[in-house]
Amino acid sequence: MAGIRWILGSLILFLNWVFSPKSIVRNSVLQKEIDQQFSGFTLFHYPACPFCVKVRRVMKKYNLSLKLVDPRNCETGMQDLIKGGGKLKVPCLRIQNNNEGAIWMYESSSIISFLKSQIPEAQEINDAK
Ligand SMILES: N[C@@H](CCC(=O)N[C@@H](CS)C(=O)NCC(=O)O)C(=O)O
Repeated sequence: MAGIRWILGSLILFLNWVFSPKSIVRNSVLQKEIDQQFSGFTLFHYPACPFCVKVRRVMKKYNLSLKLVDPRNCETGMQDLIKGGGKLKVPCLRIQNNNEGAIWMYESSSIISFLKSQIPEAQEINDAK
């Protein structure tokens, strides 16, 4: 079972690498603003989890540099996720809001919708459809 999971995981990573989306390019001022806007965001993920790959592809496409934590490789990350989010499940997005604490968001499709709602270019692309 572990062998099959390893093969599938490697295949997912390989295909993701081959068909990696092109990143949008922003001018440096705008990119700095976006980096600042997302600086309080952390994505808890496993590298070869297909749901996490879906989220990371959106990050790549929209050039978003969120902090990534693999809870299997980081004991404090795992404790943070279980205590804060309530369960050891990935992907999970932690949105750190200094005034109100953190919001923990599970479900890849919810995370993707939320990320896109924060980026002007994603709305322009949706509007154009
Ligand atoms: N429907 C979820 C599925 C996420 C999921 O199944 N993640 C797996 C890793 S690939 C997991 O963390 N499983 C642990 C669990 O369900 O407790 C999504 O789209 O995010």
